[in-house]
Amino acid sequence: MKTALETSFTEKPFLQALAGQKTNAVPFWLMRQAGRYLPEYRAVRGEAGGFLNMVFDPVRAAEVTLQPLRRFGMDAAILFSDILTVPLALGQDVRFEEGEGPVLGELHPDRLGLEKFDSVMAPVYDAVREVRSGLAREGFGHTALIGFAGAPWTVACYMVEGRGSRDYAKVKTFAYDDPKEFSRLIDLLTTATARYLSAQIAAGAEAVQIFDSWAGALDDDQFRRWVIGPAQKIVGQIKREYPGVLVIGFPRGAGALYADYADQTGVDAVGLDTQVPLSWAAREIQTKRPVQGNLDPVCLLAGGNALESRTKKILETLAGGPFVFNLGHGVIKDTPPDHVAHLARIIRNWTNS
Ligand code: 1CP
Repeated sequence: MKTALETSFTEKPFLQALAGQKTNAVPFWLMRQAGRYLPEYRAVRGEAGGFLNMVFDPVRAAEVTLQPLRRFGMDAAILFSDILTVPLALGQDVRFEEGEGPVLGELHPDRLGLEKFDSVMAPVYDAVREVRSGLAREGFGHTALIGFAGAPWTVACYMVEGRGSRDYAKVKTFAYDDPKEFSRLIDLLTTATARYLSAQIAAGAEAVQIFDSWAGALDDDQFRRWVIGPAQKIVGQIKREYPGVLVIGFPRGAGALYADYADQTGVDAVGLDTQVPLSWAAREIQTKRPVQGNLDPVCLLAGGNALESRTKKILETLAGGPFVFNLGHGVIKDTPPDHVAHLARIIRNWTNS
């Protein structure tokens, strides 16, 4: 008899590709596939009366997680949540203002702690269970569920800056000036992130992705210390508890450091941002592990011939090896849903020769 894990691997092309197997059809999903470009998402958000009310309501979070699958049939769902639930659960004030993005309260490192972490996050784990039952109920038997968290460095960027930033001067200055104190913050985030991802897996997530969206802001020494080091620890902890669960790392903007990230962190697969050259990725990364990516979200926004030709180029270069099609960053909110449907058709019509 097959174990539960073997069953889900052979039935789910996304998991097969992440495990390094070549799949006949190319599995795909899109970062930020649930979101404001979908009218049905905007309706739920309006009813909920705020972003966090959706994230911490398991029924609404599961509903918006499933919405893109009903339209486009992706091979993976990604839990609807946000990377900034972690600072919230550690005790920092986090608000999401309409049209403004996240805004965090002042950081007091000595007031952060894990005491309330699991009780604040309980509805997120309920949402994972709710999505798994929704997938079964709605006949998405071949669709996998991805859990996620922000990487410590990227989450620290928001915690220190208080919001998105152009140059990350405040958080980088903290790291340069007082590496000891900064490493205390990163260590707390590393522990919290490993715990958070493990709990998502326990609730039913079948793979997890670590988003290091601002990895590209660091020089190579700082990158090794604040990006590679914490990722190694998080992956190690997850693998000790759940050896069969696959981890995708997405160190956006890592440039030439992508190779060291892929080799040294222990991640099973690497998410490529838009700027990673395809032939370089095929040669330097995909020969060792599966890759995921990397269509420019603006190319999806533009649609038409550009979308068609670039998508085919990505498939020609990377679909010969273990590969998951994705964007190089998240779906942009003005993207016409028709363009996403067009993209899904191109991928579905593609066959490896
Ligand atoms: O107003 C709205 O409806 C909120 C827009 C929104 C959405 C849809 C935010 C606020 N977060 C999310 C969901 C989200 N965030 C998901 C859900 C699942 C999916 O992909 O479908 C995920 C995986 C994230 C992860 C996330 N949040 C990242 C990492 C990925 C990335 O985009 O680089 C980051 C950096 C955030 C912070 C954040 N949350 C929201 C916004 C607008 C931002 C970015 C702020 C900035 O530009 O700095």
